[in-house]
Amino acid sequence: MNLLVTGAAGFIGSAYARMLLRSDAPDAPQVTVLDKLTYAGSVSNLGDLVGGHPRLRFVQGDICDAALVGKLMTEVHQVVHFAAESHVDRSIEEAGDFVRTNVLGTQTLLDAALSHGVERFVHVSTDEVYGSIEHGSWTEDRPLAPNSPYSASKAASDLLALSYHRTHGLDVRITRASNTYGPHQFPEKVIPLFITNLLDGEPVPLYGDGRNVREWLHVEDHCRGVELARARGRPGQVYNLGGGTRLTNRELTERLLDACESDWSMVRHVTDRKGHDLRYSLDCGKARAELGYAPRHDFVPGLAATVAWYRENRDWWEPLKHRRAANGGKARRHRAVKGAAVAVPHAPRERER
Ligand code: NAD
Ligand code: TDX
Repeated sequence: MNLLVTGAAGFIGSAYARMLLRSDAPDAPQVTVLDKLTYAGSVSNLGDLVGGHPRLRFVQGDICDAALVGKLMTEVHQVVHFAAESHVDRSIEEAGDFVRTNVLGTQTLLDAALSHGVERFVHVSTDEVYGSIEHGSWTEDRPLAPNSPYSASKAASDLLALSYHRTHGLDVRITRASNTYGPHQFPEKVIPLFITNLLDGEPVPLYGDGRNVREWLHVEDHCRGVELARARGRPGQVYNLGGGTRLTNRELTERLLDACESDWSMVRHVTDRKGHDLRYSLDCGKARAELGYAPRHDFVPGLAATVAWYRENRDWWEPLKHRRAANGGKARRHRAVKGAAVAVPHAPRERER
C-alpha cells in the first residue's frame, strides 16, 4: 500500500512517518511525504530516513499546488493529511497563510483524492475547533465554535472534508486531538518554548492569569490514534483523541520550572492572548470503543523525557530559535521576553513562591 503523508517534516507528521517506517510488518506501507518545508518543517525531523529508507520518498511541495497534488494522488492508495499552519499566535497576527494552507490546501487535496479514486483520506484536526468549554468534555457531535483564525481555518477544513464524504462518498475520517507535546516540536509552542528558554536561563512569558486549561497528549499517542482511525475507523466519522491530563498553564509552568531546576522568578506575566480559549477537554469514549484507543504515555515521565530530549538536542532547536529571533517582529510586537508572540510583557509580579 502506498500512503501519502502531508506535513511529515513537522512535529506530529514526522513522528507518524517515523512510526510507520519503524515497522517491519510485511504489509508496512510505502510512504510518500509531501511537505512545503515552511519555517515549521525540517527534513532533519525525519533523521536519516530521507534518502536512506527504502520505503520513504520525500517530495518538497505545496498542498495548494493542484498539478503536483494530482500527480501524487495517481501514485498512492490512501492519504493522511497533517500539513497545516498550526500556531494560534501567528494566526492572530496574520491569518492569510492559515486560510490558504488549511482551507484551500485541504480542498485541493480532497479534490485530487476524489478525482483519482484514492480509497481513504484521514484528515488530522484539533480539539480547538469546538471552541472553549468551561465544564465537562466535548463529544464528537458538539457543534463547532472556533474562536481563533487558526481554529476557524481548521473547522472550515473539517467541514469541507465531511462534505466530500457526504456529497461524493469519499472515505474521509477525521481525528481531533488535544494539545500535543514531545520531541521535535518547534520552539514556539508553550512546552518547547518554556523548556528552551529555561535551559538558556531566559524568562518565560505566561499569558494572562495562567488559569487556561489544556489537555496534554504525547505525540506518540497522537500518532497511534491517527493510525487507528486510518486502519480501524469508519468512513465519515470523527474521533476525539485526548491525552487525559488537564492542567492550567500555571500548573504546567510549575512542572516545567521543576524539571528545568528553575523557579517562579523566571516567569513573566504578560498580556493575555486575544480571544484566549479558557479550557479544552475531550471525551474520547468513541475512539476507545470503536478503535481501541487509549493513551499509553503518562504525562509525568513523558514530560521528563521531553525535557531531557531538549537538553540533549540543542543542535536541533538552537538554530530554529536564532532564526526566529533574527526574523523578529512579524509574529511579535515585543521581544523583551523570547517568544512573547503577541503579548506585551510588563514587570513581573512579586515572586509567586
Ligand atoms: P507543525 O507546524 O509542526 O508542522 C506542519 C508541517 O506542515 C510543517 O512541516 C510544514 O512545513 C508543513 N506545511 C505547512 N504548510 C504547508 C503547505 N502549504 N504545503 C505542504 N506542507 C505544508 O504542525 P504540527 O504541530 O505537527 O501539527 C500537525 C497537524 O496536527 C496540524 O494539522 C495541526 O492542526 C494538528 N494538531 C496539532 C496539535 C498540536 O498540539 N501541535 C494538536 C492537535 C492537532
Ligand atoms: O508563550 C506562551 N505563553 C503561554 O502562556 C505560549 C506560546 C502559550 N501560552 C499559553 C496559551 C495556551 O493557553 O499556553 C497554552 C498553550 O499554547 P500553545 O502551545 O500555543 O497551544 P494552543 O494555542 O493551545 O494550540 C495548540 O494545541 C492545539 C497547537 O498549537 C495547535 O496546533 C493545536 O491544534
